[in-house]
Amino acid sequence: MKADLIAQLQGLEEEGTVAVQEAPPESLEGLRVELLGRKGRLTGILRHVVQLAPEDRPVVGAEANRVKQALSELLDARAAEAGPAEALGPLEDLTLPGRRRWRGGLHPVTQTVNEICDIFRDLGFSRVSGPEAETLDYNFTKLNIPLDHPAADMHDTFFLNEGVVLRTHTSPVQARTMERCAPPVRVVVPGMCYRRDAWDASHAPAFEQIEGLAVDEGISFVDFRATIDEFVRRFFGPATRTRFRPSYFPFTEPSAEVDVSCQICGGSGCSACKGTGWMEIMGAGMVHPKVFANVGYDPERYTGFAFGMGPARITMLRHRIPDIRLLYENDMRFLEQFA
Ligand code: 2NL
Repeated sequence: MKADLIAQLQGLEEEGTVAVQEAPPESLEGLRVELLGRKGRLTGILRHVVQLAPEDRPVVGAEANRVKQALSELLDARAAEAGPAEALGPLEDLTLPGRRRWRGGLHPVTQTVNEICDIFRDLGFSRVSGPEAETLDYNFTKLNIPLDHPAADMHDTFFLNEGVVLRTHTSPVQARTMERCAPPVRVVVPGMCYRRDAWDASHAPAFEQIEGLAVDEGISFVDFRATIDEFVRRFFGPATRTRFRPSYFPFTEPSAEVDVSCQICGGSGCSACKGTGWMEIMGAGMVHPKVFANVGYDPERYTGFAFGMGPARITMLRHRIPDIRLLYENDMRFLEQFA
């Protein structure tokens, strides 16, 4: 065993000496690592020293040191004669910019929320927020949703305490804003909302919403259409068309659902729009007079429009994301694509 290791060390010395002498200058560093490095051949041989009788270990150790010293000096000598440039190997281009550090980025839904709010800011709307825990009064009653309405059902709403819920939409913030400020009011309200829905490809129990509200004397359905059309063209592009379909919400009258021409096929019909050429982006309408009365606005004097949309849904439409859960599981491989 001892003689065998010494023979191996001497073999390494002979072989290494020839290799170092014949190596082109740029491969000297690589050769040093291969022969003497931490995972190199000398280390490989020395791994067996532990199997030797204790009195043999210093003998083999000394031989190993001698071989290491000899090869190391030879490598130094070759490197010195090659000159510093070659000994370093091919030089990096020091003028190249450094690799950029990952600094994080905004979540794709946050990007959508910010873009929507920026467009409405240019149209004169301020961005406001309010509490996520709300009273039944603000979440339902003031918005003309009676507590026996299906939307107010225990089964769809997270209750916190008697009379206190997680808001199911951001509308209570508009109600609070109207109580606080006299018209004219123009606000957009982004925020998280909560419903007792099971997760599936298009539903999340906690989701973002953006609602908007404009109230003044003389606001008409034409102002409503023109504002939504302008938003749609700025957000989805100037060639996008809109369609207003009649709908129903307790807090608006008349109510509409707003469709945009399909972002994938342009309106000719495809699988993304299920052949209709249209995609639904929001619910909206003229504010119900009862809502005005409930927040202390004179319904004879003031009119206004309101709308609500789901930025996660809109993010899915614009990026063709097939399942809403992708937006909430925080897999970096997914999120990095939007940074
Ligand atoms: C939808 C529908 C909508 C509103 C939200 C609203 C708020 C007040 C008064 C009147 Cl304070 N209306 N908000 C109006 C119509 C529709 O959202 O489908 N959202 C995703």
